[in-house]
Amino acid sequence: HGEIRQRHRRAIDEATAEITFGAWIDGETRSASTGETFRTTDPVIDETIAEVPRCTSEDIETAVDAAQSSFKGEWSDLGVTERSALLNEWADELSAHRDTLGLLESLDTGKPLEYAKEEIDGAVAFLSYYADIARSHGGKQIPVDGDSLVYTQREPYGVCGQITPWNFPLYLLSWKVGPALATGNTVVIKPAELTPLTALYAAQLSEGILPDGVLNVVPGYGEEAGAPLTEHEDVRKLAFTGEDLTGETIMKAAAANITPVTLELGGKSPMIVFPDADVETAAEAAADGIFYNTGQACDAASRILLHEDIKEEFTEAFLDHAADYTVGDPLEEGTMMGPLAHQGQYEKVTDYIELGTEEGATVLTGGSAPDDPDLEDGWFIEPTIFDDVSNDMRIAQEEIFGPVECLLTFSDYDEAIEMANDIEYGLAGYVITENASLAHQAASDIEAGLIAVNKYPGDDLGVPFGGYKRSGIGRECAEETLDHYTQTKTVNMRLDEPEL
Ligand code: TXE
Repeated sequence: HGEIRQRHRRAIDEATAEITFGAWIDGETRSASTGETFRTTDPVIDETIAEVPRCTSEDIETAVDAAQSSFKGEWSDLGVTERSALLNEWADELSAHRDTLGLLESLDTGKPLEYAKEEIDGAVAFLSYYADIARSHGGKQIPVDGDSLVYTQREPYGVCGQITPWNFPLYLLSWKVGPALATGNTVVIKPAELTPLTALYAAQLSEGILPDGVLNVVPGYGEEAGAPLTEHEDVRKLAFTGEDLTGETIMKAAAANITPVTLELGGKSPMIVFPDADVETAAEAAADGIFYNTGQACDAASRILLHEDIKEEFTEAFLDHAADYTVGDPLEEGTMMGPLAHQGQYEKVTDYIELGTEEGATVLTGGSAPDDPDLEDGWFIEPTIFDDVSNDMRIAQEEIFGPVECLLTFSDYDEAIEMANDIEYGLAGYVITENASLAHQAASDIEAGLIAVNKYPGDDLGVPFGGYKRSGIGRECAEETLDHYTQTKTVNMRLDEPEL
């Protein structure tokens, strides 16, 4: 018990010793204009990691001005080759500081250290990917009747406002900052108030690489710093990842300035396990699909639809995987699941567990904090599986965002698809079967932006990620993302007869 606390205090000292966590505006570290700060805490021991500037609209104003000046000046004057090289150089710098970034991420979110480091690698890979592909992203020539030459060119919007959540802080930052900068925009980003540290440190690591004002990171609360960013008339493009209701608010703010938005919102993604499925494949994908990152993933497979013939065998294998999903100190090797990222999320998840029981579902395993005195100061919750869930229950319809699985049963294909689609979200769908034709049929029938067959997850470099229905607008991670960060200019030119 005391040992974990000591280990975390040492790690906090080690990770933060050399860093002043300021806002990063116009190429320098700054305090909030009000001088106020807020705390970010370690969810394992519930102690402060660092104090961070509590920025407000005044700081957003300064950051947007800086981003606007660099867009109109130095950044746009650079050619695509140089921009791409600088972005790659910044990515290399992040990679060189992988250990510190990984440790900060693990402390701030509660995710296992090894996974946090892998996410830093992922963020680096995404930045490089965009730096590379943006070099060949352009317009096209369009055939028309008559003597005209018509072509399009893709131009950056200008200042992009970006708002990120706390579940994959630096990784999701790279999904947004990468395509924005690679295509010649400049950025003001507001990281989640719960986990701002890696964004702030990553921005400092751009010093001497990215020209001043190209990348600005302004920490603060949603309403105080996020809202003014979304309402700013000089912000020409918005991108957001978070809750669907916040997405609605942001879309409304964007509407006032006719600003284009991409939104990556929540999900309640189904995993359909057909009767011919390989049970081990299914159980492993299901466990990763709901316990990875303590279930705090927008593409979590949070409803498992089981064919009645495979239900018993699957449930047994899945319970084994749940039991093997080691819950513990994220800094300890071998830990697969840390605590929930903060107290509010812990309360949300435990409320849903209570609700599930009230609604008549049965807890097969978990349902409470682990019985381990070493973990009692953190926001830990055991892997939890509900059986006897029907699709109209709130636990089956709403995003819990925790390690809580719902098992549902079907008896024929149409019933499975109907249940899969009877939901307001449409981020991902998972299909487990050995029958390729059935997999393709189900992939085509499920209403979701991403289908993964016999695996979890389905995201990767270059693979479009985004939702149908209330799960969002637009696609990240892929080539088409560059279209979201550029606007089309058409050039239509009369060609005269040569008079020579
Ligand atoms: O989300 P918010 P929260 C879901 C998940 C979770 C729930 C609540 O179910 O339990 O959302 O999480 C900023 N204008 N997801 O409260 O509020 C905020 O400061 C501008 C799914 O953290 O959406 C933060 O930076 N910005 C999701 C960001 O929005 C505002 C990941 C996300 O916070 C704002 C996270 C406003 N008015 C949560 N209000 C996913 N898709 O993966 C808040 N923010």
